[in-house]
Order: sequence, then structure tokens, then C-alpha cells
Amino acid sequence: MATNRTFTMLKPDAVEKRHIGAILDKISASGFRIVAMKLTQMTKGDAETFYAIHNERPFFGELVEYMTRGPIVAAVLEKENAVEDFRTLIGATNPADAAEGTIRKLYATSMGENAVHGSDSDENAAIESAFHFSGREIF
Ligand code: RTP
Ligand code: MG
Repeated sequence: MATNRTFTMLKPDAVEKRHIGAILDKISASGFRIVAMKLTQMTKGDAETFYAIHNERPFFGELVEYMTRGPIVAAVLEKENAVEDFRTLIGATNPADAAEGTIRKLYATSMGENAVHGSDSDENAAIESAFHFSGREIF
């Protein structure tokens, strides 16, 4: 299987609850190499662009409010089959449905505040990584 990359954000709730260390530990222990990382905060415009695919959904306003209320950790991760394996590691969008041991099962609060983002395709991983990082910030 080919090595590829995915993009993640530890969302504001995970940072507020001081779960950065535990989540990064789990990501590293699961075989992902961190090739870019920073603490940053999205503006309203950033979040509206990043989650534009959801802009007609009833939860869009809440999602933008949530994602901009404090700093996030943005990172690019490398591993064989990275996109799919990272979605497995984070678990279902709603933590109530997430498998035991997944990041969302362990650290998410609710469907809306679910601790972590993972890209859903190779194409989106590339778009989302470029949204947050310049080429010289990815190693
Ligand atoms: P993500 O993009 O953040 O990795 O999450 P996902 O693929 O598992 O879920 P997605 O359908 O892309 O939804 C994006 C984010 O919107 C919030 N959401 N809230 N209240 C709700 O019904 C609801 N549904 C989705 C979550 O923060 C979700 O991760
Ligand atoms: Mg998604």
C-alpha cells in the first residue's frame, strides 16, 4: 500500500481540555509521522471556506462558531493508507457511535464538539494541507 498524507486539526474543545499531548501520543503510537504542525486559530472566513461543503446544513453557523472560538492544532500526517487509517483511528463523527479506543470515543464531547478532524479523501487532504501550510512548512 502506498504511503500518503492526511490532514488533521485538534479542534478548540480538545485544546481547551488540554488533550493535545494525549491525542498526539495516540497518533504517533498508531504509526503516523507528523510532517507539519502548528497551533493556530481560524478566522470566521477561514472556517466558512474550510467547511464550505456544509454551508447549507443547519449546523453550519454552530460549526463556524465552534471552530473559531480558540486555537487549534493543525497537522499533516504521513503513513501507508493515511486517509482511511486516520478516519478509523478518530472514529465516527458522533462519539456515541465511535468505536472503543478511538480518539473521538476517548476525547469528544458530542457530535458538534468532536475533538478532531480527519480528511475524507487524498484530494481533500492535499487541499486542506495547502490551506494551512506553505510548502516549506511540510517536511
Ligand atoms: P470532520 O470533517 O471535522 O473530520 O468531521 P466528519 O467528516 O466526521 O463529519 P462531517 O460530516 O464532515 O461534519 C463536519 C463537522 O461538523 C460538525 N457537525 N455537527 N450538529 C450536527 O449535527 C453536526 N454534524 C456535523 C462536527 O464537528 C463535524 O465533525
Ligand atoms: Mg468531514
